[in-house]
Amino acid sequence: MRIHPEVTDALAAGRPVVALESTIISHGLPRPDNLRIAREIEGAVRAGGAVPATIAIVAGEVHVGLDDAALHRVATGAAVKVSVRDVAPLAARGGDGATTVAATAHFAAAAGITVFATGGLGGVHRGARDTFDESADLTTLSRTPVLVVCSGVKSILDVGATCERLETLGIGVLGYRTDRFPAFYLADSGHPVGWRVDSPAQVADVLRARDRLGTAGYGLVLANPVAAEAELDRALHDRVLAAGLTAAGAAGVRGKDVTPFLLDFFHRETGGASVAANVALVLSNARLGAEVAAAYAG
Ligand code: PSU
Ligand code: MN
Repeated sequence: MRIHPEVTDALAAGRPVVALESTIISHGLPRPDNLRIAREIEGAVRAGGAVPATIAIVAGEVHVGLDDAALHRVATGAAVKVSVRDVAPLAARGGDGATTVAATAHFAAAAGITVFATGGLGGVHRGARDTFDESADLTTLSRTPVLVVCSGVKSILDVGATCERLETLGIGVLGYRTDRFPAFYLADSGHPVGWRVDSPAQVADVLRARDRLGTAGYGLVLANPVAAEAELDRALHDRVLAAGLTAAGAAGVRGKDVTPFLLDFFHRETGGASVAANVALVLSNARLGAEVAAAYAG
């Protein structure tokens, strides 16, 4: 792993650091705006008082913290989507890879970074009872000691089944100023959250208790709902989702291509409204992640 000097210095001094994933840059947001948004996400972490550490694989090497040339390459080049199982083969052939939540969490923990911010977690896909399509984000978080700040899981998933799997896998879920589990574009998935927190200090208290009590091996999710003014209209959301699932089925989209396909479908069919929601929520998560990292470090 190549850890950026700014990140190394911050970690050595006990200053707050927030890990960021790169699949959202390469596959989750439309080009060419994705590069500018990636920089804004890093800016939101800095504004919240922490050092950003975007994680990606560049020419076969894992980078924790990207310089501008590397960020540019991930946003505009041909980086492939890499989950944990893809890391070794991709690195061995010297390729460029954009890390998912699972792969990012793995390297964040390996680098000693606890707080990680993103848009939405992967989860159990609709129809998983037949396809077995469940994101490796969940199983990886069951054994990786990070706190993922996200806006719940994408509404394209089976949210209820995902909540059940989070429970089974021992992954704690904290609702940030909410009692409802968020669904990415929507603030309320219709499912409850068991534990509510109302400040970064309260989240830091949970992290310290976890460290004391030996449950730190498991990941935690801090579920931060999209702001009301950025939320997607529910009727539009339901209509586009139904059409997107039909289109994915008709096009034979499977496996790791499903999530990027549906996000792109939303971006096109909502006339940019889904991108606006996506950007608003990820910036909010980056900012909150920084505040939590600062409270935990302090
Ligand atoms: N959230 C976003 N945009 C994304 C993703 C999440 O706002 O592009 C990505 C994340 O990298 C997540 C991945 O880990 O989608 C899940 O993909 P899959 O369902 O194939 O595991
Ligand atoms: Mn999958």
